[in-house]
Formats: sequence, structure tokens, C-alpha cells
Amino acid sequence: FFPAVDPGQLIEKIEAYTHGNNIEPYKVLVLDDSKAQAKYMETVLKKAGMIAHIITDPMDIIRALESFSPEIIILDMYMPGCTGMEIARVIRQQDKFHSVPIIYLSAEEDLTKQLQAMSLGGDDFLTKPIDPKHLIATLHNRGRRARSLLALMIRDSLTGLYNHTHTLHLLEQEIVRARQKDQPLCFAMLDIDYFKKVNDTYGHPIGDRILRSLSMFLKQRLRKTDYIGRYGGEEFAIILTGTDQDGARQVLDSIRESFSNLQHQAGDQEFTVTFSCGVACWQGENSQALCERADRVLYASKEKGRNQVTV
Ligand code: GH3
Ligand code: MG
Ligand code: MG
Ligand code: MG
Repeated sequence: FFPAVDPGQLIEKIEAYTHGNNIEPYKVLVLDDSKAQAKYMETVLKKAGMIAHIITDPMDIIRALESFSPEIIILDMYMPGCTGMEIARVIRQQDKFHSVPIIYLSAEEDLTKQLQAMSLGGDDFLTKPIDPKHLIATLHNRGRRARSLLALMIRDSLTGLYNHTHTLHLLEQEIVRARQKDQPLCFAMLDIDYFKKVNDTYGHPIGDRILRSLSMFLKQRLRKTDYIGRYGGEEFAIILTGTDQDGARQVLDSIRESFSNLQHQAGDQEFTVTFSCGVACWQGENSQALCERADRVLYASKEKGRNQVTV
């Protein structure tokens, strides 16, 4: 199955193709029962600057998905005990890998069989022997598309912040990290005060502008290691990593104060907007319980008269 090309020359060509475009290396999972083919693939992918994870036993697929989190998957068609199509179905059953590109790489030349494989969860069908440049170009295209789709899926379109679903995902991830590293973690919920009145008085487009301006303000004032999400309409969630209760209170209260002093404009009218905030410091509970606690303290801020941070 190996192409009759001088390997040294071939690798130079791949390097010329991939280097210079300054992208995070793609994580590619390869399943092929032939150890020689797997080894060859590993060499080609690594030389192309990609991160390759090679498995030769189909039974290892679930574990590899979990531990490696691939961005692209290359599957052999025929393996002892199962086919690539069966493996593709197993992969597609997992929510997280529902849209990860799957590329079949096989010596199968029968078009009917190729099309059948494509209809069952595959995105491309490449035949062995494959020219490494062809393979790498396909991986780059698929990887780039997958990444831009993913980037759209996790963001809110009005503000560019993380959306509700991804914010919760990040919170779960950061809880795991805080536990491992034994570091503090705070979760804050923020809700704009009397926002309905802003919309009613100045109009919905001005309301949207306030939402964007608060988003920018939060991005500027928080650290790169914090995460900001649009949790709901005029609700924001902030994950403050490595931050304890006092640190979170200080930074959020300072943001609250400076935001409340900003002058917003609608035509020739000037007005100010405030928000209320609730901070919950992680105490070993799960993400849902932490969110509920943050929500309760946010409500306390509202009850106490708004424009304040409660910890
Ligand atoms: P409170 O101080 O109790 O939070 O009062 P509020 O008026 O902010 O609260 P309420 O939940 O009653 O109203 C939220 C408003 O936010 C209602 C909705 O029209 C507005 N809103 C939600 N999403 C958007 C959006 O994307 N753009 C605009 N302009 N307004 C939005
Ligand atoms: Mg095989
Ligand atoms: Mg609200
Ligand atoms: Mg509100």
C-alpha cells in the first residue's frame, strides 16, 4: 500500500506544504489493523506537524476518543471482527463526536461500497495507496472546517461570548481542574438591572448595544484565564479560575462600579446602566449546585436593591 516515492523527498514536500501556516496542530486519530500501515501514517502525520494517535485494535476506539479527543478520525475499512462503517456508527453515537470528520482510508476500489461507507457516517473516502500530499491536504481542509464550525457553535452571535451550553461545559472542566490542582474557583452570575426598561425607553437595538458594551467591558477587565459567557438574554456568567472569594468580590465589585459610571447614549439622551452580581465560591459541589448557589446570591443582590455584588 505504500507509495513508490522516495520518503526523504516526500517528507520535504509535506513540510513545505504545512509549515508557514501558523495553526495549532490538528489532532488526528488513526485506526488501522495493519501495524505497518499505522506506523507509516504516524510518520506522515507527524512530519506534517499534526498530532497523531494510532490504534490498531478496533476495541480501543472508545478509550482513544475519550483520552485523545481527536479533531479528525481516519478509519480503515476492513479489520478483523468489524468494519470501519461499524466503528463510524459507534463514533457518531457519542454526542461529542457527532460532527467530527471521519475519513475512510482503504484499498476498497468498488464505488458502490465506497458510497455506502460515506452514507454511513463518513465524510471522505480515500484509497490506498494514498499520495501523502493528498492525504495532508484533505486533513487540512476537513480540520479547518471542523474548527470554524466548532468556533461558531460555542459562541453567542450577538456578543461573541461563550454561549450557555459551552459555559456550563467550561465550568465542569474547570471544576475538574480545580480539584486536581487544589486551587480555588469562583462562579459569578451577573444580571442587568431593569433591562426591560432600557429596551422600553430607548429601543431594542440600544439594548443590544448595551449587551455588547458590557461584554467588551468584561473582556477588558477580566484576566485571560477567566471565562465569560452569555448565560441568558441579559445574564452573564463568569468563571474565575484560581480566584478565591475575596479576589472575586474585589474584581467584580470594581467592574460593577466602573460600569455603573459609564455614560450610554441614545440619540441626544445620556443614561447609565447597572448590573447585580452573585458570586459562589466552589466548595467541592457539582456544577449544577454551584450554578444554583450563584443564582441564589444574585437574587439576594436584587432583593437588597440591585447594583451590588453578593458573595
Ligand atoms: P431585573 O432588575 O429584575 O433584572 O429587571 P429586568 O427588567 O432586567 O428583568 P427581566 O428579566 O424582567 O427582563 C429582562 C429583559 O431583557 C427582557 C428582555 O426583553 C430583555 N432581553 C433579553 N435578551 C435580550 C436581547 O438579546 N436584546 C435586548 N435588547 N434585550 C433583551
Ligand atoms: Mg485493514
Ligand atoms: Mg434576567
Ligand atoms: Mg435583569
